[in-house]
Amino acid sequence: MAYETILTETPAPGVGLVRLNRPKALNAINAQLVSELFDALEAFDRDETVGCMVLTGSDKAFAAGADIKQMVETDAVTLMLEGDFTDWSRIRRIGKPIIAAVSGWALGGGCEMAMACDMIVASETAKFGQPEVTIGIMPGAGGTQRLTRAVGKVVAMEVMLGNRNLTAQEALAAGLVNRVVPVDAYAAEATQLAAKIASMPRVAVRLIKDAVNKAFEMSLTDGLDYEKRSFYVLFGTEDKTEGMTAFVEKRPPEWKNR
Ligand code: CO8
Repeated sequence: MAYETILTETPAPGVGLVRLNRPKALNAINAQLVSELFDALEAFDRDETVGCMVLTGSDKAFAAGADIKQMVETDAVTLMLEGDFTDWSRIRRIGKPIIAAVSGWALGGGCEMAMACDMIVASETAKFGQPEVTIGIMPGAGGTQRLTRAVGKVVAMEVMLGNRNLTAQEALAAGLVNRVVPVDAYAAEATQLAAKIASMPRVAVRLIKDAVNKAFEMSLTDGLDYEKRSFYVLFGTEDKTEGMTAFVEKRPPEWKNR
């Protein structure tokens, strides 16, 4: 499929990579990019050769936010009816893990896009911010919720109300990112992590991702019950038998992903 705003590749076995590719606009997110991005992620989600995805931008910008030049013409009713900038619910239906590989600017919708992924590998130059207030709006794709859950209320308030960007090291200390590596290494690091996850049994990976995400939406009691049911489901898989048999026989497992 020919995309105009993104590039796709499979840089390692089991890894599907999507690169945001609007360099002149610092990967600003317009309606076409949203549509192409989710088409590509959903295609990798269906692809049996892919076990984990990486979402990245350029060294200079992961994404500098929603496209202000497009939004300046948009009114409330159009946004509501067309939902083009905010159709982020599609990302929640992706079953395979997604790792954001972030370098440079991750602002507004760009920061929200990284946070909607399951893990974040950052380069030393990464800057995370939600500057929407400076253009008279507010985060609209999860910033108030996901950033607050990740870094806590007072830091989130300062980022969103005071237009204070977090450096990569601050993001690491706050628990927003998994690790910080030099700018020439972040994409490879994310790909390596994705390849490792892709080598794990896929049904277990899918249920673990799902259960961890439920921790943000359920009470502890409901979450523990949910986890237990998923745990039981895995005892019905071929990979459970293979994984435990391989352990007992002291050999590497051969996953069927069934
Ligand atoms: N939208 C459109 N164009 C952009 C954007 C953007 N968000 N960011 C940068 N660009 C363009 C610039 O206009 C410029 O283009 P041109 O050369 O044609 O004028 C080009 O990218 C390079 O940008 P700069 O010259 O400004 O580069 P600098 O290195 O001087 O500055 C900054 C980099 C600090 C990142 C600066 O570009 C900036 O402040 N950008 C805007 C950041 C921002 O406010 N982001 C939040 C946008 S609102 C939002 O994301 C709401 C999300 C709502 C949910 C929907 C999700 C999709």
